[in-house]
Amino acid sequence: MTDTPQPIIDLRSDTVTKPSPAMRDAMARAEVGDDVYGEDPTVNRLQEAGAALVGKRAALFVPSGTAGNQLCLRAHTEPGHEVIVEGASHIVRYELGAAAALAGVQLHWVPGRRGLMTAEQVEAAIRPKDAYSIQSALICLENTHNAGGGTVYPLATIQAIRRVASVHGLPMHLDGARLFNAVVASGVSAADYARHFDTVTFCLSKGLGAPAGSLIATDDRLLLERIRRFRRMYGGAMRQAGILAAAGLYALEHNIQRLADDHAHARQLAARLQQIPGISIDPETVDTNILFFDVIGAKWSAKEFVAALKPHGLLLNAVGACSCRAVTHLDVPTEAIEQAAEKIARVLDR
Ligand code: TLP
Repeated sequence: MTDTPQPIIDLRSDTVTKPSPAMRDAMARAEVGDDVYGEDPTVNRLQEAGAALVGKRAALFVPSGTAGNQLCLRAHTEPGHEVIVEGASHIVRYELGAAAALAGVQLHWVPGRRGLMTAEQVEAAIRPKDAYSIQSALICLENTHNAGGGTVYPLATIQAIRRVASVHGLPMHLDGARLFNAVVASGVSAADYARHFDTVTFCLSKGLGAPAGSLIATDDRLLLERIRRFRRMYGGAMRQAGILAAAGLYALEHNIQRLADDHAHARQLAARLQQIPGISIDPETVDTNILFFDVIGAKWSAKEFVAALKPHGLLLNAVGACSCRAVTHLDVPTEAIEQAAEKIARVLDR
């Protein structure tokens, strides 16, 4: 007798989601045109819908979250400027040094608590305006904060940072790759978060389930034209991109509220993992769809543990010597959470 093969449970990231049949249908039916001429009606509709959703005047479709962040960094700064950013943020850790390589800026890392900076820390990081100091030019926040554990920024903290930014005349950029996770978890609207930022990026391709694409939203049309020029320069202008934009529109229409399920699944997984000997996790730290836990005891490194789980059909990311990351998303149904916990318990028990 052969075992029926179990479906793979992929908790490496919410980037692994695949377009659903209904999303593919919307993509297949998309009206398209050449977006470099501004003639793709579906891209135009997506940009309008995305801007409205975050309460901004205009938005621009870009291929990825990294493109969104880097285009904004480039457009807000000049080479030789400094950007204030939390030390474990995606811009610092996971964009391959693009801020230095492409924008020519220096990053001033502020050590946050679970990825969150305070207004006092940001103020202390602003350079004096004198003959020797590098010029502070931009403040970047990440909400939710990925490496902080899917952390949601309290609105009051953002408001306090904005007050500091305004006193010093500095613009603010939000890496809102998972902005809608923050919206659904906190009940704060996207527009209420976004109003404190000059530029906001958010991804259609993570928890929202589109195959690719992000939006940059802003009230400043001149700045958006500058970003559009850099998008072309960086090779990120696409032509009949309406096929992708249709997936983005579908994602905005259907996949925001359901992020609450992913958050419930993450909490459920954390509660189960807490019961497993050999795992250390604080379920209190699970705000949204990302959870970190440690494999304790001398037996496994996180890398070995993740490799041992793979043949059991469970995929996780090792992110430190003994730390693993699990991310819930729309391709992970409720029953997979208990199955994932069982696989972890079984491998640790071996
Ligand atoms: N995050 C990915 C990896 O790159 C680490 C993941 O699996 O979580 N901002 C934030 C906060 C992100 O988490 C990511 C992707 C991005 C930007 C970049 O988005 P993409 O991958 O579309 O360039």
